[in-house]
Amino acid sequence: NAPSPFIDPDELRAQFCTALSEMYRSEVPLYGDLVSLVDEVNSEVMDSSPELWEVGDRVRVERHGAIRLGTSSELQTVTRLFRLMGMFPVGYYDLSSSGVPVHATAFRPLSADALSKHPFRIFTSLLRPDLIPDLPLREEVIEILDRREIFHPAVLTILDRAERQDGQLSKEDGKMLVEFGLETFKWHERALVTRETYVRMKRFHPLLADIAGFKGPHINHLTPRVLDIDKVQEMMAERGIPPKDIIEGPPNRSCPILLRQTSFQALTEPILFACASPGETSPGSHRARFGEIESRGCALTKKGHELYQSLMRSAGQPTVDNVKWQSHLSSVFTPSAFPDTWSEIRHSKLAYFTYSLSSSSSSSSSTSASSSTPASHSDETIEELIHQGVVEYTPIVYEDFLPASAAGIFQSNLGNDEHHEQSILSKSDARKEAEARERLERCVGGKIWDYFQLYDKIERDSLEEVRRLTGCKLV
Ligand code: OOG
Ligand code: NI
Repeated sequence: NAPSPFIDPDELRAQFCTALSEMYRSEVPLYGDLVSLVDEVNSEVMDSSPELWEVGDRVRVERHGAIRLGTSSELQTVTRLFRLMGMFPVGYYDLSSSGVPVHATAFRPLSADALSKHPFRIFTSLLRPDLIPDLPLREEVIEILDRREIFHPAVLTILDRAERQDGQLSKEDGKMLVEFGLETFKWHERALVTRETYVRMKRFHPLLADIAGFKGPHINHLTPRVLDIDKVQEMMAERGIPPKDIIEGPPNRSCPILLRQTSFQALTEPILFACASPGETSPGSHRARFGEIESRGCALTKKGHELYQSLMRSAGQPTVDNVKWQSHLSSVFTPSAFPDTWSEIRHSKLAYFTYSLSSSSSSSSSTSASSSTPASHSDETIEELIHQGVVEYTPIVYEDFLPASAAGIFQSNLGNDEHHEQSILSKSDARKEAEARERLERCVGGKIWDYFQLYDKIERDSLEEVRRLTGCKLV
């Protein structure tokens, strides 16, 4: 029974997330301030409401990050890198409809077990050069991106080696992968392009300058999970961390749903442009990196998502005053419009849940005669066992993103005050969109996981387990 010489992907993901967080904290001190504030508020909430369903060990380490890639080949390699860390592409996010020239997926763990160990995720966007209408600019961007190499050679060597070993990675290689993998996501003060090129790219869209203007896909934000986002939004300003105007997503509720997010505005950072004569630089500035926080509620079924979206549509466009916007949202998301008890939410099939033997019934089972053996409940349905308190249910946390919120986050951090050539973006037709999705799918190995199916599987597996333990009927 010798200890495994290989590193566990869940462990590697945890190490990578910690290293990335440390790097970003040193690069963007305001992110460190935000994390301290979040830790304070989370500790208070956990102390005062230990019964909160969404509180668990994972909350302390929970993060998501975001990167923006330039080419298919970059995305292919990133897919291989994240796979070794137990992160797989889930969900397709088309941002072109919101005037942002990228599409995206999120790399994250798939199973309930891996998620509970460390739920790190990376929202990964890929530039769509086909949406740049200015053909000479498009060609130039493609050429610039094809010339850059965003990975340290050691990363490529380790990826090859691991794949020859069926994805197994020695502890030594794991350590190097974290160290050299980080290089890809660090900040480069020196731009890859001249001021003139940068300005032309930015005129089409600031995101283009951020993606193609630099040596690599610097991590642009890292987001801790907070248990009281309304409180942190208020406290940010007091702590000198200027917040974005409004909190994206649904309002505060007794039964939180999906995802609520807010951020601090992107920093204006000094950079150095390349010049015509090699070695010379010229000073400038760039806005891209920011900090974000989020609070996660339960995962909704398709039916629940549709209801959420229709209520958001009827709420209309956000005002700039967050307090007013939140109270307006609450007046739209009334308990009769969207139920606000877990029991009603479950009965209306709006969200996903896991089922288990309740702690009282499983602790008594070893001693009492009425222990839950497969035969003991074979005449009963699961609903009856829930009613008797033998079985309990817990909402499943939403692990994914919301396209409309993502678009809001992109825009609020790219200088939405400026005019961009967005008209072309809305002209793309359905066939073009389907082709774009297929292109992205091919880059990530042929399959993008459907998050509804993943939640559904977690729910069904838990039901099967309850049936195995009690013998109850599932209908
Ligand atoms: C990604 C924006 C999406 C979120 O939390 O919705 C995102 C980006 O700005 O690159 O991270
Ligand atoms: Ni984000």
